[in-house]
Amino acid sequence: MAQAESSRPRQASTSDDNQRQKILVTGWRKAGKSSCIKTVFQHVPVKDVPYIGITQKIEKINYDTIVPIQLWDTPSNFDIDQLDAPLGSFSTLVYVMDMQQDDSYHDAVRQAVHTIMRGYLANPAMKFSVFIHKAEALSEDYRGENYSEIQRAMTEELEDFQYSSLQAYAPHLDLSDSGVCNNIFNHMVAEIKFDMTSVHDVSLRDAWSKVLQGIMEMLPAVEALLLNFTETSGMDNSYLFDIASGVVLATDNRHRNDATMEQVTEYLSRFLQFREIYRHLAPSAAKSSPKADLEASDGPDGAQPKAWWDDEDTEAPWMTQATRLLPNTTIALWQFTPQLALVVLLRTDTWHARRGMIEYNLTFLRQGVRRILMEV
Ligand SMILES: Nc1nc2c(ncn2[C@@H]2O[C@H](COP(=O)(O)OP(=O)(O)OP(=O)(O)O)[C@@H](O)[C@H]2O)c(=O)[nH]1
Ligand SMILES: [Mg+2]
Repeated sequence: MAQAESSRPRQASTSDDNQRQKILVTGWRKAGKSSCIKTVFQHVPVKDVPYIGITQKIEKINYDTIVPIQLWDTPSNFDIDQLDAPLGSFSTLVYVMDMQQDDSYHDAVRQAVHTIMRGYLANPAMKFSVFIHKAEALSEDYRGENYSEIQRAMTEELEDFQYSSLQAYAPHLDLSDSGVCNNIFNHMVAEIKFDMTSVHDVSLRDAWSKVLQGIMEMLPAVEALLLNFTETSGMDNSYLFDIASGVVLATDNRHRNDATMEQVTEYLSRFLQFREIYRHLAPSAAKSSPKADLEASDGPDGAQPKAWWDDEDTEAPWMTQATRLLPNTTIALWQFTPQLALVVLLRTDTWHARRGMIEYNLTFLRQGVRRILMEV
């Protein structure tokens, strides 16, 4: 954050590809690479997934959220040496594997390790995620078994990997030295993150949530703000969501559990179906493409594009909603920025007794998040 060149937020520079965090999505043929991207970041309904079609060439998808990203959807036969950007410029590599494909997963594991190793040698800070996809298609027992088996196979493959075969890509390392290879092996085992995913449930958004959190330099600062807000307002949990994708960008990290997370994500996606109703509120509240806001306001002659807050009316109301889920559980939502919404879970009696104070504290949280965005 400290090395920002100016006080202009990175979000304002969305027209500049170099400002985006690049995420390379690759994997075996028909593993579900395009489905993983399109259902979350391009509003493709799950029912249309079977019709996505074969990816013939690399497709770059720009997406603006707390950090502007560029997802690269790759065809199955793509050659890592033919990327039109240096491999080291990617901050994250997501490898998608089809959990159902018992017959080919050894080949996929071999390819995954090779690709990941190339990524590591090009950029030792690169983050690696393996989506073990189509999980819902298998029974629960079989699913767990395959998931562990694929992770075990990955570790074995990393152990047996001929590191010296990649010496040409590592001029500063001696890959014939077993100590060096051991260090790389230990690093990879610790750094490669696995997630079971499916387009049919929230697991896919959860996996993307970890990927996005991995590239958010400001994550600890946002988490600290959320924790402070949640504690001082007497609430159970709070989540900062990217509205258009439904991906959680940060939480207060207390009593985190998957069932609650699932409930909150489900609530958000259902609630957002009514987003149009709120279109008369803050200017961009009802829009699904925050990028359009930024691009529409690009300054002339390459001048800095305007960010949404340049013309913000701080008094204008944003989208907000509260629902009693259980007799003593209430869920409340406030839109924060054109892209972000805060969702909190709290006891219904707390909501009734302290609503005024919560909304008062919220203005500070909102200012805090805004300040962080402006500094990045
Ligand atoms: N059961 C199940 N099927 C899925 C899921 N995601 C994708 N599929 C199916 O997997 C097939 C391939 O999906 P794509 O997203 O096109 O896969 P891809 O890796 O982009 O494929 P190529 O671009 O051809 O390499 C399609 O028939 C989808 O219907 C999932 O979560 N569960
Ligand atoms: Mg594809």
